[in-house]
Amino acid sequence: MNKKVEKALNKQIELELFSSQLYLAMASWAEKTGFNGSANFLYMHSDEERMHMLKLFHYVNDRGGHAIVPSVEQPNLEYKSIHDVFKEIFEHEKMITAAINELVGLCYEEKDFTTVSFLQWYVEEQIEEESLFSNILDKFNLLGGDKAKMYMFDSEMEKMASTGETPSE
Ligand code: OFO
Repeated sequence: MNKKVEKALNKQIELELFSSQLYLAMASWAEKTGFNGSANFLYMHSDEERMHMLKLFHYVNDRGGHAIVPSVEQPNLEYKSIHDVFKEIFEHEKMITAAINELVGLCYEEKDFTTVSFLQWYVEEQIEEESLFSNILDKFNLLGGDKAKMYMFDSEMEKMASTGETPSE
């Protein structure tokens, strides 16, 4: 496989693994802080990011490249509030969208149209993820910040986790 594309796909593998670690750290913080619904949602999302990573992993190896296991960067472990967790996720997902777009751009430059087509799944996934997290932030803003409303927000997150409401489903 084209070496530049292989390197860029391995960079994306690193980003997806970091996303999984980030959601795991956020889930742990939410769980210990008493936001169990949000924690369940975030644990589930962490698994989903690992699936995003593995999909790239198999693609690189199937095309004759070498998928590299990245070293693990420790994400932020402490958060000021559950609102900050979801605000940070939204910013993180926008950064991932930009990375995917850049990757697709590189594949066009290198005339690797097979990988362009493979990456289409990620392009669509990012549309769904940005919309999911933007909706969650809207929900938060509608409910406001007092304790009873925080409880309602967390129950909403529990509902989303139990119905498996995730972008790739
Ligand atoms: Fe959250 O979509 Fe992958 O990173």
